[in-house]
Amino acid sequence: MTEKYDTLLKTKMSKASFEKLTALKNPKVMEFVGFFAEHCDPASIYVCDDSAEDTKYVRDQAVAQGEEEILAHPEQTIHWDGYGDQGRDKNNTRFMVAKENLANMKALNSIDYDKGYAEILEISKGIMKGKDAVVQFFSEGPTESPFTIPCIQFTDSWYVAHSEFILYRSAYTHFFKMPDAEKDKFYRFIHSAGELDDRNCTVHVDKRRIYMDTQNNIVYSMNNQYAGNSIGLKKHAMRLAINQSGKEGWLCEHMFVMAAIDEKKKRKTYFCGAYPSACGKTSTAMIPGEKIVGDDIAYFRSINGEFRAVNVEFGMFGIIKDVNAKDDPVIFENLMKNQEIIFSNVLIGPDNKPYWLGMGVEPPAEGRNHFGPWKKGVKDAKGKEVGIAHGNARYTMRLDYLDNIDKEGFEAKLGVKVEGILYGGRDSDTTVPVEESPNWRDGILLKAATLESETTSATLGAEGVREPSPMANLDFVSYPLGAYTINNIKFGESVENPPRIFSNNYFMKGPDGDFMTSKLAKKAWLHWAEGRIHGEYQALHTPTGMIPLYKDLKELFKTHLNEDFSEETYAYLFTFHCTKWIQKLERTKAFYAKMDPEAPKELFDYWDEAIAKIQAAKDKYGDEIKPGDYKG
Ligand code: SPV
Ligand code: MN
Repeated sequence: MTEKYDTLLKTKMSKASFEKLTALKNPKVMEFVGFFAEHCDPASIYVCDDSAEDTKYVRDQAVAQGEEEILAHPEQTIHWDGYGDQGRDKNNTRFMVAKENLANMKALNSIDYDKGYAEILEISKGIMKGKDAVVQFFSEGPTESPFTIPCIQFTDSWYVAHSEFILYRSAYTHFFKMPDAEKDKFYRFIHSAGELDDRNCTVHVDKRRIYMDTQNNIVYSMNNQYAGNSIGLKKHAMRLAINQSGKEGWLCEHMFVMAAIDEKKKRKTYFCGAYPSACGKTSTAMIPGEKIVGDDIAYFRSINGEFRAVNVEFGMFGIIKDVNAKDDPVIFENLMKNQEIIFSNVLIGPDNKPYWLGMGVEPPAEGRNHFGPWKKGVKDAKGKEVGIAHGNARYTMRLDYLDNIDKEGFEAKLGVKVEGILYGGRDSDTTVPVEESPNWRDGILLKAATLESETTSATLGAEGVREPSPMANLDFVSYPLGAYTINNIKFGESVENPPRIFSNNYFMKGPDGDFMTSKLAKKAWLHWAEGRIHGEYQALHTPTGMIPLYKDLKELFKTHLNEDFSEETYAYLFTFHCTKWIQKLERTKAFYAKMDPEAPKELFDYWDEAIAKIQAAKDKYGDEIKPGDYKG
């Protein structure tokens, strides 16, 4: 059985690659690689181990094959995704589900298993012809730890392979050491960029498909390059992990992991945070003076009864728009250095340097970008003016380049003990900048499940539409939303001291439509939360939780930001808006009912009670309740 593909593989691999593969003594690995070697039919296959030579080889190939170009700083490269391949393709990302389960998966974008499988095999047949493919082994989370999920990636995109070496921990050795009983437990990703045009971008984006099989932990991704579509370890693995965690009672969340640092009190307090795209997630994880562990995906497990988290990744695939010396000094400084960075979909000027939106630097009037040769004023086929760079242009970079990395948390095989969780949405008129939930369940149902935002350029389609975004995780929740929400509640309630849950909203607007605080105000909100965890501040009650006292915020703004925070601003920002909150909860209910007709009644009962409580408050105190007026 295991020898089935040996002859074929030997014709497509060097002796060294073949030996690396067979040394793993893993029939399932051989079957996976063999099957797709035959089916996708690449000209050659290179097998990577964890060596520096292989990491270098992959980068060199990305350049040699033309998917990346070297920039003025020779350690930096540029990769372009096709003009129509600039974000995650939600429409063509589908779960393959057995016929009998299709009905209760209908809220997810799903497709009948047999139909999906036949379609993806048809699309992928011979798709790698004439191309060189690569096989890599990775780990989600640290290797050889209770969090580890081993993964194998087979791709014909050296840009994808290069990105993954930056973004994840190489785990050939981990595979090598796997005990026999574990040998079939890993995720499999097969990817092809498909035919490439003269700019090395995918030609057949109409045939772009990302089909997921959560039963067998395999994802098929065809005819794309944008990392959110192509990189198995990122959002595909996340969907598989969410499904697995739902069955096993742990959590995979779309969250950063960071440490809030109180220098004076010598305290380090770990927070995780979920914010929909463009709602302040990375900037919170990167608040100056704090420490970052990860910026996108966390696993939570109960370890000896403690709520512990790891960053699943090793690097960051960050939005570059608005990264500038003033707002994001640490990242900006790193992007300016001659070190390994892949820029994607930015403008490359005549000086062979990258430029992007909100860079705070005068861009050149011409260059090359995701559109091709670019000049100011150039229009695309639809007559739309092409900006200097795409709004979802990105940088791919190791996290340990950052001075503010929390090495201890980043390396910890048992993860870090999480004490606070932040859920941050984007709204201009309803939720306060920071509010604490009295307990875990309230936090999940009032803060996490009710998150809302506006669409951004990170997904294809219209921008600027207000959307529900429970746990900021909706795109990746791979089993029914109601069950996922219950699993969130149960997991937190199963550990002894679950983290405190706080909501954030950095986007409240004043009467004149301007934001009320500076971008760095998030530091004050964070340190209020940090202090609360350590029993330091009193709080005022609202119908949905607890908010800061003015005097504490005044002091926090002074200490951390040297800013004067006025009592008027405080009163405006922390006013409770009854009707708007009731509307928000009604939207949440309607959304859950739409997304998951089977969602348990207890969720709706909870929201109805919350609405009744707010209604009673409205009757007693009026629609707008100033901080301190509400007495519970
Ligand atoms: C996100 O959109 O949440 C990202 C980028 O982190 S992507 O890889 O496209 O998912
Ligand atoms: Mn993300």
